[in-house]
Amino acid sequence: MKEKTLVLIKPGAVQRELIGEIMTRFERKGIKIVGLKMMEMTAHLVKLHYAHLINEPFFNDLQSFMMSTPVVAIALEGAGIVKRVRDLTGVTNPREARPGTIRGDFSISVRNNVVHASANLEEALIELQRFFSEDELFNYNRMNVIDYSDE
Ligand code: IDP
Ligand code: MG
Repeated sequence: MKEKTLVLIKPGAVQRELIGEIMTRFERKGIKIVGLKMMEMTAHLVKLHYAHLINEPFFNDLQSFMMSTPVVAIALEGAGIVKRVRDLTGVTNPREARPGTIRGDFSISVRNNVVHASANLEEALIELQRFFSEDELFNYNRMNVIDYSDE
């Protein structure tokens, strides 16, 4: 099975109408999208997803923020995809994220850092199962040339 990872477009980016802009980053790079949906995160789902932050003073705010609009969940596939997507995303604090990364280009607030991306292989496996059922993940081949047969 090929390596996969999870990206969430967070509520702040949905509010700011950045869904297309963010998806384009991955598509233009040539990364294969194998799952895609809009969904609402429940309190339970946020607690599972951010279990490592549950005792932080900012957790309640983070939880209500993640539930404030639907999020867009994206499953991405390819060799070394977990690290590649994390690199495209940039570090957690957008003020330190490099220009050219999604967080570096579109955000200034740590809580509202526009996207989530799985941090490592183990996290990616767990998170994909949490956000996608098996029949929501797709197997297909991409053509690597534009089809000009109708021209
Ligand atoms: P990551 O999203 O880069 O993997 P984590 O440490 O797993 O970073 O934190 C998860 C999310 O929690 C961050 O993306 C951010 O939205 C939020 N968060 C992390 N640290 C803070 C903080 O100090 N204040 C507010 N929100 C935070
Ligand atoms: Mg994390």
